[in-house]
Amino acid sequence: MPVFLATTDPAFEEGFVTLMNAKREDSPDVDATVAAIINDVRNRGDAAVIELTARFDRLDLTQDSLRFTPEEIAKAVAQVSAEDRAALELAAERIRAYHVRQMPDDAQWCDPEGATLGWRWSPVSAAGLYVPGGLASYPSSVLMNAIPAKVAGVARLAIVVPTPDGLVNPLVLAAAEIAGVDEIYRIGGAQAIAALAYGTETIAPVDKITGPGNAFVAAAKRRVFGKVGIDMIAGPSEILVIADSDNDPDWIALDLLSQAEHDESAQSLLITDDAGFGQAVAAAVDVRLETLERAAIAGASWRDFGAVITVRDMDEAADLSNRIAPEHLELCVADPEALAEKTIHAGAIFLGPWTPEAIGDYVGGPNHVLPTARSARFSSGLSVMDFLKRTTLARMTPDALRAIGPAAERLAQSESLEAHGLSVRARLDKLNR
Ligand code: HSO
Ligand code: ZN
Repeated sequence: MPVFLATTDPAFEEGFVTLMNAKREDSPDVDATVAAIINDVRNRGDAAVIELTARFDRLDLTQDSLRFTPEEIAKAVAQVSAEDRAALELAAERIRAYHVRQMPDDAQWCDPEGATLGWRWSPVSAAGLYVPGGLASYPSSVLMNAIPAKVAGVARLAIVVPTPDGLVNPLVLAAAEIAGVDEIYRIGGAQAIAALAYGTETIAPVDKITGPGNAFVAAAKRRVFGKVGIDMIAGPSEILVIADSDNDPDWIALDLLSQAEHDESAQSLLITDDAGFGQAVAAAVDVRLETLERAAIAGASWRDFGAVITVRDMDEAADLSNRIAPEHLELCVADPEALAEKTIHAGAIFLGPWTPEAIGDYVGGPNHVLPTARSARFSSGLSVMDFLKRTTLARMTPDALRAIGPAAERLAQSESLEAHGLSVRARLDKLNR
């Protein structure tokens, strides 16, 4: 049973805090193992990657077969049905069109002292994208990670995807091809992250690594951070639906289940201003769980972490939503725009009854790599910005240096950094001569 809470209940606050603090992820301590793997790859390069792949993925590789050849990719892609391919292409087009609009502008201006100032954006030179193998090998995630990189102008984009027993999802390769990925390697785990970060004989190092993965991948990303940039460490999926009684309970039930089916640790929450409607949604969830293919996963998530919260009004709903800071927020209410203005901490907002969250997972256009575990309070979903960096620019004229240089000299003296001060003074002296 999910928990049922009502803000009118004196015990509400206690119940809500318990819900928020529920420990959803038991992250096994794999850090020591991961550290050893990274060291091994740094020291022995391809040989280590090949050995570890044989051990973990039961796959014998050589230096020549680490990377998919164009023929192998073409052969796998040929297995993809025309319908699947068309859907991937539509998704890719819409994701591209959305992310093109994120490209930030450079800036340059001249201030009253005569200093020319500004900044310039430029892409990282090479990015690596981790794609999980097995159950969570999502072609849509390939598009969501690779397209922003391409739009940002990243020149070299490499994918690593484990292929246990040699098996790969052809749709993953098709998505990579559609997105314009340059290199695909059949490796995974911490060894793949290490190879991308430090490079081996056959894999050139990258500057930024993105993409989801298991506990080993997450620990490896944390460890290589600094040597390379990383996107974020994503936790289990979450959805909060705020719905009034003017909705079909079955639609809302399916929206809740759509994220619950990702993971037993996923969290699906409903906030409504009508207790009876909340009960109807919970009943509809139970009916759907009788036939859902992933009922075991979705049912466990709903049972252990799901909740139905009844509020007095939508202002209360907005306040709770901001405390939850959900990854996905669906607003199925009469005036979703007005409510969206108040719900400021959320990774992605879906407005109105015709926008199921799944649209955002695939074809809406916005990115589906989003902040989880309340990190939407301070961070954002993946974007072209993750593949760009900003360089600041400054040019002084003699007049500008005359105007602002003495203050720099003064501050340098206060910090006892003599050469700093003298580098300014030498120029000022020349101007005063
Ligand atoms: N909802 C997931 C992304 C995804 N959904 C991929 C389907 N495929 C992110 O929270
Ligand atoms: Zn999803």
